[in-house]
Amino acid sequence: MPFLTSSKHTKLMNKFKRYTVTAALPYANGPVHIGHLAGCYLPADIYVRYLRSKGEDVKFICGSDEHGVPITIKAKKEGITPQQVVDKYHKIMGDAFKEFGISFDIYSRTSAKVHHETASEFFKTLYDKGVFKEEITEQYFDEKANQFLADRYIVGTCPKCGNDNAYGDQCENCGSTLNATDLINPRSTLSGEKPVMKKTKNWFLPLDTMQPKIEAYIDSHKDWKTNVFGQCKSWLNSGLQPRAMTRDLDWGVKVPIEGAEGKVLYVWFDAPIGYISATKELFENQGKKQDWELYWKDKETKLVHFIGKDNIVFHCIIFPAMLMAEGSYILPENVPANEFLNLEGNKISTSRNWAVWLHEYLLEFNDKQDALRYTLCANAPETKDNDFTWKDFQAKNNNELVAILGNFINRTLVLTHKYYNGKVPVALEYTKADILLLEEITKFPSKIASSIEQYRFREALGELMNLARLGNKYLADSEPWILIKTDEKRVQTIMNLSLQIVANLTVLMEPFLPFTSKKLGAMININKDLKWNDATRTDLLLAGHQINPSGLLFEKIEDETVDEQVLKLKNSKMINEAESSKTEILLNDENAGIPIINPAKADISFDDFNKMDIRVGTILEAERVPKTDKLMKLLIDTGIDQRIVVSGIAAYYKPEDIIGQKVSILVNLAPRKIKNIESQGMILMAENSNGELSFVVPGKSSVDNGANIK
Ligand code: B3M
Ligand code: ZN
Repeated sequence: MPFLTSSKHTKLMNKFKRYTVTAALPYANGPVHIGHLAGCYLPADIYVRYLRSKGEDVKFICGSDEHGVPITIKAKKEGITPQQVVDKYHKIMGDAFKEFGISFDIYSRTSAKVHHETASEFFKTLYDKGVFKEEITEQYFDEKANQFLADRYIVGTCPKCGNDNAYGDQCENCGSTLNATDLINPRSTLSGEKPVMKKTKNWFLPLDTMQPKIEAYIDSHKDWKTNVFGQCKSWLNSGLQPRAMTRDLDWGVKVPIEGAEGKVLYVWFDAPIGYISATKELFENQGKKQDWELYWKDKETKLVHFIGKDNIVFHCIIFPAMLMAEGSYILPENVPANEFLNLEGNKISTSRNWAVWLHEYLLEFNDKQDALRYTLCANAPETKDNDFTWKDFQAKNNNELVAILGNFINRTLVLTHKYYNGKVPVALEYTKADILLLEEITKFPSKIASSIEQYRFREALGELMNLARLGNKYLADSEPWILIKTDEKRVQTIMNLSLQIVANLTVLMEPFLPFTSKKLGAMININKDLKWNDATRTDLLLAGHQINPSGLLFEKIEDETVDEQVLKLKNSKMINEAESSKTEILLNDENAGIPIINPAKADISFDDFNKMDIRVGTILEAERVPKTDKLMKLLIDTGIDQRIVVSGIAAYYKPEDIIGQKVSILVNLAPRKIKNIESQGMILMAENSNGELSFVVPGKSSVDNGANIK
């Protein structure tokens, strides 16, 4: 029986006894999109699944960040309370992560009681130790809204790069952390007005006096990713400034000291403590209340924070400074931050709906979690910003998952069923090439491990695919389907060896493609929990072992499917363009975003409804009707004929953007003259309470013109 173990299996991780791995707490002000996934949740999940497979003791911690100005702004926009906002998105995000296989040990939230207590206590400890500088400073105040303006309540020109829309805490263009008072030409996002200065007392973390300690800490981590280390050095070089850890706001963790009424903790003070509170909650749930401390205070614990690049300063400088000041905690050992993922050439934006939303993907691509996990990992913005396109998603799925990985496994399993009724044949005699192949195979676990341990997940995934490529090449070179007629014995060895590769792939793919790994494990009938190092062996499937009926692991994704997604994006782009002209007004409108739903109209009979002849059509030509603001003259292919329709959509769409757009058209509306043009029908539009119009279109782009809508 062949039993080879890799001779030089690298042991990189002997220093630590256990791991605390965190992924940035997403703000509960919107759902999760692919940018979030590629930025930190997917790499963190791959890392953690790998550690578990190695048999390491690891806790994977996350939760919703439910404080901060983004939440209150969203609440105002939607006309609901901040608590309602966070309840809604906490659930959407938690469910979506779970369904996507992000395997948190706990997904908690910062509105939890344990968090308020932990954050308060932490602040109190620093306060009692005299860490904070208490200072009365002048802060911006919006007289109209009667509120101090911090963080995202204020925008202005970035003093570092000139970006006109920098926030009061950070410029998203150049990544600088700012204080609201640094902004040039500041304006309130509540009223749009120029704020005034007003005195207030706040508590500052003296990062300036802490700089030498922080610098020594950063310098002891030259192993960090260059983008992370570089950013830290550049902040240190420009000199750290004291930073207020309290805010004059009412949504958040109350400042737990006297004389601080009406103030809450700065969200970037409380949010990272959220990692600690979530760990407490996890162990409390398990009835081992005290054990959380091991994961935060024991020197043999490795603390790793996965984040996106806009969070680097908070995790590498401010949070470690807080932990140092407290004194009893370990510090982050690594902070692998990714750059940004763009979408079809543009920056992903929640407010402009330029995103692929995870919960929508999960609905529309049933059971295809691994196709997205694969694409996002293969394209991960590890060293520079990267672009996600639907065409590339399709290509990665069809040309790599289906054509390489799926193909190798499928051929192996189908032939095993065909020649041996699904029983693993015995390996009889190895050729020289077989022995070389066996040696190659055993190297993969350490190769992939080494990439993962250096946070190079793209490279790791590439190696996994190389193992499948090796298998494909072996089958293609040895041609068992031809040999079966002349050398049946040789085929037994070939198939045995191919099956071993399949088994090893099952183990090694688990961190990247957990759903496929599970399916495949069931197909080859391995029910014991195989660990990473088992894949250094080449005898996981013993001769005579019965495998189960097999099926395809991956499905091809058709053009039509990705075309629909591109169309969906095109639609939100058109709405955005029309919207951008209205943003100024919306900012000033206290009631902006509160939906007003019209009451239902009186009942009608089915016959009444049936009188309407509504069809699917396509816009062939479009032009504005001169001297009007709203009207557009459209030429529509209705499937029955081509006809002119005048429609009041000119405020929302540009003519050149809607050529080719599918529409729903009422074709038997009696012709009417509008501005001297005969309009022969009516395009159906959905109208929001703010008057915004959008096309009512069929769910599939393949629906033909002339199709009846009923
Ligand atoms: N919620 C920022 C963000 O989602 C913030 C991360 C907190 S991690 C402690 O980008
Ligand atoms: Zn800037």
